[in-house]
Amino acid sequence: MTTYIERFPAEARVIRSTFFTAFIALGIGALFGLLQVLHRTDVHRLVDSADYYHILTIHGVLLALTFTIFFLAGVFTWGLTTSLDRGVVDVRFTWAWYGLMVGGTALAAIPMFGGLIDGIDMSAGVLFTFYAPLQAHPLFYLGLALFIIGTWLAGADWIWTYLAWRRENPDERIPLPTFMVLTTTLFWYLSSLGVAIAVVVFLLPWSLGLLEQVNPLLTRTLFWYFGHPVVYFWLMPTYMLWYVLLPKVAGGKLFSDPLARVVFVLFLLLSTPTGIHHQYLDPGIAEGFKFIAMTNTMFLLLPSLLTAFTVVASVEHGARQRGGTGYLGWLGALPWRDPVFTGMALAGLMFAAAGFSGMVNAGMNINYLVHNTFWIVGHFHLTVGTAVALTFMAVTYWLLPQITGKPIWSRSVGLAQVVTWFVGMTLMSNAMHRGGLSGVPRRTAEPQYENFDFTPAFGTMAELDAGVVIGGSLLFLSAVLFLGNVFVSLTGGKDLTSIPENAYAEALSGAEDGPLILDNLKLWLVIAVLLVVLTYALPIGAIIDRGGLLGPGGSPYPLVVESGRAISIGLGEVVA
Ligand code: HAS
Ligand code: CU
Repeated sequence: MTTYIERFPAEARVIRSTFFTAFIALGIGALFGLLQVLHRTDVHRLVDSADYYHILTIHGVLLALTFTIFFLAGVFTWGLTTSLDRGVVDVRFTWAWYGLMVGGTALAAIPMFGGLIDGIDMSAGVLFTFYAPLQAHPLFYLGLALFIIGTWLAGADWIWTYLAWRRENPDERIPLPTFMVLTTTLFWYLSSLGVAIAVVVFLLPWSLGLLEQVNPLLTRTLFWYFGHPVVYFWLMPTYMLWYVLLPKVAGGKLFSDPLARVVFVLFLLLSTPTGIHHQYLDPGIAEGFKFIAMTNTMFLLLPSLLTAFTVVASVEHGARQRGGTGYLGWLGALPWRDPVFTGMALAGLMFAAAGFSGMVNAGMNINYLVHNTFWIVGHFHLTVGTAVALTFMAVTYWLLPQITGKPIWSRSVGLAQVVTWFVGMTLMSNAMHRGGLSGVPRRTAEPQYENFDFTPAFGTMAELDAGVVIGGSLLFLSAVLFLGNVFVSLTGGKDLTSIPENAYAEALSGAEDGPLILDNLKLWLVIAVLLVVLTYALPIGAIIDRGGLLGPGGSPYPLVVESGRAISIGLGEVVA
């Protein structure tokens, strides 16, 4: 029996640091989330409405970018080294990328918090999507750039370690968790290039006054080119945990290793050429290009549907190993008292609902109903806010002992914590979805309608507000329980004997059952790049052509060709 810390003490130290950084972000982010629900529902206003956007920016950046990415960097390092049974090539390099990510975060945080303090003349109230025309202090963009470079080096570290392993094991199949880390890293490189260009070439020089103006549609498009794949950067480590750890804690085996590989290859191919589904309502991108993005998005549902099948089949296998029987009776045989299992299972369950709201978002015509409404906020609190965040918290109860040698202080508090998150999110996201359908906007400090004749289509405004504020408060309570449990566990002593062996689930159908071509990552990368070029070359070309590289150039509206004449529809003028 070996725990992770015994086998890889040096790597365990880095993973601890990535986790602790993530937890600090989680604590501040959760507090700011509480402020928001209290403010929006008018229950208690601690800050001025003018400061709402600074709070919202800090909440979004710290939770969606900092908490998730620091935690996943630790999870990937764990998965890679565990499955290769080998340490990283040079742990100093591992510390270097961690340091760069921390440095970048700290720089970006200065103007983000500065905006809240009177007398400090810098701010970054640009929300977590930070595209023009909103402008932040240059430190924000500089910090972002360093953070992204840090993640690139992390990817390089994982690839470097894999290549070293490959030299020692020339004929072996890539172990599944490593396969997942590598495919994710490849699409992360491909997609984050877009946001790097937006930040370094346009936004940073613009904030420094070196550029007088930028083309807002171009920076928006470059942002969403990255902004969709980034959601899978958060989701892939979650999927990795559902594939390799959830079956294990359920007492079973992974249903199919080759199917899991197919899923990750599909994510490598399709994550990036879909970003325009965030821009269905942007003027300036022709409908045809939006239609292509929608088609790609619908294909992209497939790997998640395959995941739902594989993961549930694996969990069912576990339940039957534990004596479960019947069509649904096996559900009762699962280890529901284990916070690791229950947290991950509830996260998966919510993701099934999130998948449906995602499908609604992805349909071009229905998107017009929900875009920029509270519905979207409901959607992403189910996805990143539950599927990802709840899985990360649940797995902490398994991983923290592995990387510290200290058992969890209270597993019952852990169980209460994951259930509280689930209940809180059910209340909050339900109200958000219903509010959105009724037209309640997102990103506003003042969604009160006393002076309007406004009755939500679903329930009353008071009911919706109650869902949001009660749900949001439960979420905050859950975060406090989580962080408290972690903190008290850390103050306890080491006890390696009570910690299970560091291992992950075996597969019922192993890698040897899948064709070798699945492991040909170069081939998949080339196809992924081709798909990106096919999807993005024309719309980006058209945006630059019409709006100018540094905009605003000609007409920002899409052109349609009618009886041989090009008409700019927005202005209704005949331009040729
Ligand atoms: Fe999304 C907007 C479409 C998934 C995050 N999304 C957002 C935004 C965020 C976000 C943050 O097409 C807002 C951005 C902003 O600020 O403007 N999204 C989709 C689609 C999917 C999807 C089609 N989104 C995610 C994930 C996210 C995320 C994952 C974060 C992690 N989303 C959109 C669109 C928009 C959008 C449009 C723009 C909307 C607008 O107008 O602005 C799909 O990937 C979803 C596929 C999922 C499924 C579910 C599979 C079910 C599984 C459960 C397995 C069960 C288990 C339980 C494990 C098909 C895998 C087992 C337990 C037992 C007990 C048995
Ligand atoms: Cu998306």
